[in-house]
Amino acid sequence: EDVQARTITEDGRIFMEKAARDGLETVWDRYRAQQPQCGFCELGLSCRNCSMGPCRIDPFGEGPQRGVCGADADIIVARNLGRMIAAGSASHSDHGRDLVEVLRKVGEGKAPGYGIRSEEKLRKLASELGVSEDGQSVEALAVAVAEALEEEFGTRKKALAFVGRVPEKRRRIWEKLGITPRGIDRETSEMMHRTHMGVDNDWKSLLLHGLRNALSDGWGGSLIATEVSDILFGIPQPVASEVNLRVLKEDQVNIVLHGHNPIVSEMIFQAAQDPELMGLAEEKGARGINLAGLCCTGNELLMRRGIPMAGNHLMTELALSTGLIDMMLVDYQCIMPALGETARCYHTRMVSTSDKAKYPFMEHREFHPENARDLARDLVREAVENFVRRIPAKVLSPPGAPVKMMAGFSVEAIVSALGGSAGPLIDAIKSGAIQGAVGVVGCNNPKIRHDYGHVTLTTRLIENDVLVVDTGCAAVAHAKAGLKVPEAAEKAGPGLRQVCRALGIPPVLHMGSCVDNVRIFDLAAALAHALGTDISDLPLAAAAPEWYSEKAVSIACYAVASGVYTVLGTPPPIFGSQNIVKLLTEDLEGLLGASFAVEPDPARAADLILERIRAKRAALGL
Ligand code: BF8
Ligand code: SF4
Repeated sequence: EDVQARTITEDGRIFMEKAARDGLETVWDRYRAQQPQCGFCELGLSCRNCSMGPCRIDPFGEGPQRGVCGADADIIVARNLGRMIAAGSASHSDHGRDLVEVLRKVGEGKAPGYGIRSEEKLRKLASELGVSEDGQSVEALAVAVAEALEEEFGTRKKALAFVGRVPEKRRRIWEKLGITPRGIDRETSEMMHRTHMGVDNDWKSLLLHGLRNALSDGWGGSLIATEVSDILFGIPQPVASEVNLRVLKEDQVNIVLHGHNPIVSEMIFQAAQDPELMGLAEEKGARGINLAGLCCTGNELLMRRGIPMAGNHLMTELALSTGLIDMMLVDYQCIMPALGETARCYHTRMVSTSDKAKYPFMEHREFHPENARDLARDLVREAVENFVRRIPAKVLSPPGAPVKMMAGFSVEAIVSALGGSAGPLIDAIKSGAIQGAVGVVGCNNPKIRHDYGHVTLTTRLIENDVLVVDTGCAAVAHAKAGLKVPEAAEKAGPGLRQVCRALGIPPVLHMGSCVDNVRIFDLAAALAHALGTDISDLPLAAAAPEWYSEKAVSIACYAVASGVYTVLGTPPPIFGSQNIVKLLTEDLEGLLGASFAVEPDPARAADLILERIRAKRAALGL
């Protein structure tokens, strides 16, 4: 298969060929080996929830129409989708919980090296959670806020505290449908319960709970992950950086950070500044210690520290094939289990760091708040020592230079770029200079030409004066395509171009990692508040052109439940039930003011979104 057909990126093509020369198997090879993939599973029509099965429903109506228990296509598709949401929500939320644990330990003085970077945000959360600040030291307040956040995960809730950020009209909709999220873990646990054989066998009721489960992620677990990261590591501010495999340096010690949680990577960042370790690197003949990111741990470091990005999800194996990575540290999520074995072809040390995520052919060095600072220093030292073990015959330095980019657009940073309030943004939307705003988010997936979905859709949107905000692997795709520099305003339509020039910002704003999608919804809620309306009334949309992950399913569901029309590129496994397809793509509109669309062609996805934005503007009288 032609490498051109697999990716639009130059570094991707070069290193796909290098990987093949080195005899490596990549995600694309394994994808091809899986063809044809199971048609029942693609349609969502297979079930293995119990041991009377596994069962399959014949989509052509000739074979069995019920599983052994009697479940039909609607029930099976709804249960499967529900479990995808539960897994995605659990992943984001458990990541959030790990940060709460560090916050508590910081307050207790048991997390050397960590601290409170944003007291302002700590106090904001305290007030939202009803934690009194009277006479409390910052440390005591951190413990009290951590305790209150722990309670959000529990069961005795009418509604999550952060539901208070949502416009009144939206809260009413949730109440009416019975989907106001209660405890974060409760909703996931209840989803697992409902989808056990013989519990919830009404597909509509299953899907409604799926929305509640997703909302417990968006306005719960993910939100906590983002806000507590800001407290511990600082609120992102605009920062310049670079992207693609060329950020790996032949003459420096390269340490790559991959995964999602900033707890480990922030300590590595500190250790890499240590003069003694920098001296050691020089002794070994290196010109410095170079950190680079992959996936969302990379995005977290990029947003707050300007650390460059080596690539997104489908580039993780190819990054290893440079032969330039002296150590790769992983935490959890989206780390292909193939990576450890791939790295054995090179000198790269692969290190797993989380007590809940181990991988074949990786060394396990477990980080806890108590030992993180010391362990980070040990690992950076070991990476430096590994520099001399590079195998020259296997090294290929990526030719050319990295692409420049800007990141760090937290809501706080956007508001400050606008001069202190969302007013100028609202004015620009009202005047039509900016037609609307769209979150283009999510993953890469070998089913779609790498980065093609993101870049095609986003280019089309900005040409039509639509501001794009992004997160996750989509953001990295846009950065590689050069869309995240102020000069990219040239590629925007005349209205958006003018706004970007006036503010010195790119037309595509990097808002962070995938848990940071909550920043997008915070901004949407703020705009709705300012206009005295609901999120669903605004000229907004979301898209995940190349999604693969269960987390993305949860995100898409909380987006729609929050009132944002969402277009998916990769088809979700729902097409085995026409009832469910109709509910999700049509009927939800009447219930939630937003629905899903599935459109694999990104150019057509852009048309759907532009049409939506025009309709919303017309309804607002704009
Ligand atoms: O949380 S975009 S491939 S790295 S799941 Fe994974 Fe998807 Fe990338 Fe980040 Ni998000
Ligand atoms: Fe089959 Fe029903 Fe068991 Fe699923 S729950 S495997 S459909 S018997």
